[in-house]
Amino acid sequence: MTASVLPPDFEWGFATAAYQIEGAVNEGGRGKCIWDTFCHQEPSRTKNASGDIACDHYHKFEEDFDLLSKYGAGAYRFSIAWSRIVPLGGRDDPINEEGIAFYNQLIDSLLRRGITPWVTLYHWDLPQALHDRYGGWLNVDEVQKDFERYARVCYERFGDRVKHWITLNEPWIQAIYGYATGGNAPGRSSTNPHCTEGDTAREPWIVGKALIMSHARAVAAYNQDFRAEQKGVIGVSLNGDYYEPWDKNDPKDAEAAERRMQFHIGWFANPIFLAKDYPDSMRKQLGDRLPPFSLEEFKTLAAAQTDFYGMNYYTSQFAKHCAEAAPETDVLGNVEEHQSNKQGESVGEASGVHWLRSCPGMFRKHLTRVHSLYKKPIYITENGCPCPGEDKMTREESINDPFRIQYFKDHLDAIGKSRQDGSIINGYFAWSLMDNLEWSDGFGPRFGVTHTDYDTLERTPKKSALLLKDMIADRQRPHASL
Ligand code: GBH
Repeated sequence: MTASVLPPDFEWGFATAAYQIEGAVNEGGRGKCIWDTFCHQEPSRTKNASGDIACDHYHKFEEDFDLLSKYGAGAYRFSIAWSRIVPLGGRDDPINEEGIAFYNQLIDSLLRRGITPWVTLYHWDLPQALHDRYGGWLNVDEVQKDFERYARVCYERFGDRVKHWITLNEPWIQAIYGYATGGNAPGRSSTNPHCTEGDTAREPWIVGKALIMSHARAVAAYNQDFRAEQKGVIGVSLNGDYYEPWDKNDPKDAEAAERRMQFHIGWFANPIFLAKDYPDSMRKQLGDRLPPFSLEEFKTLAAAQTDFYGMNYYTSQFAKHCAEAAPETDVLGNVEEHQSNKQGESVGEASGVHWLRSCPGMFRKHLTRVHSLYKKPIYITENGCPCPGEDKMTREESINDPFRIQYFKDHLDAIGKSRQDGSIINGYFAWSLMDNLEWSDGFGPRFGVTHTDYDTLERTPKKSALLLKDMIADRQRPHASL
């Protein structure tokens, strides 16, 4: 099928995040981040795991980049730890030259190998000092200034070589898991019995605004002072599943599915990509708990032209409307989420984590919907899965990963089909280069294309790592028979 062929310049590679792989938390002048604190709470909120050592990528990055070369990656997405660059986080706080030197080494090593660096500025690791100083993401006015300064330092120091920037990874997860359910750092919630502080009805929406304005200011700064000379591009990575109605004959479920996606994606994409207010459905349900944008802020949003939509996609679900009005603590848009529909049909094949089923058909619909709504080139900045039972497997078992291979194939196929629908999709990053700290799930779920032995820190390529190149190369060749 010629139409699902990927262009020769289709960007592809693997993704990681600083706290999940680096370790060396007390080295190189690094300041603490909110995950250092969260991982050491008692009783443990992260299955007794922490990023103290993680994959020790801080010391092993050359070995990891050897793997990237071996796998044929053209690009690599990683995140910079804010607290390695500015240990105390703030705009008047000192810059840590050792941290700058560390990321310079990473960037230069990638470039020597012919691998394009894609840099995420924020993957959930807020400097702890900012949380302590003024409440971190809860302080909309302060945090956006500090994030802008941090972003500027990164452009100044790395922007001669880094041409692809992602401001934030999954602001939805930061706001909801950090401040509504309390499952992620800084672990605030008024509904979770493990949490002593928080206000689920209000805090996530304040944090959302802080994240949106921080993104906008970082983009505006790039546009004003760096773009002309550095000629890079800048985007944001949003998560969000695709939803179909639980009962396809019930218009209320169809509305619920759309509303659920607005709460997931429109919350951020409306202001960021359309310089528009939050979705109507959110305003309607949340009222003035959703902090408004001032005229001045709308101007900042409009000035912050964002080049691409980074999409983190793993799975899809069915949405069922709720009969009652939403409680104040609802964050989903007053829907029930299901993995089977009314007929009992499953949304997709089960993976190695309960929340992830393989749904490539809905991925195609998702891509096409997102492209038609926000009209930006899409890069898949994360996609991947653990194989069923992989958390209990030996290394020898885990490196034979047919489920992951099929998942990649099916999702690449969906990309081809959505391109056929007219979507512009220019790249794909598999999550993840290696098994790593899966946040509150600790070292259980293995999303890597490389097996990590957490005792010896030995890396072993899984079959999927070596086959991904062929899967993409095959799609880049028009089929002779057609
Ligand atoms: C991404 O988050 C992250 O960007 C990445 O760092 C992470 O390693 C990767 O995905 C794999 O998870 O157990 O029912 O509470 C994806 C968002 C957040 C989706 C946690 C699943 C758990 C649902 N994920 N969530 S549940």
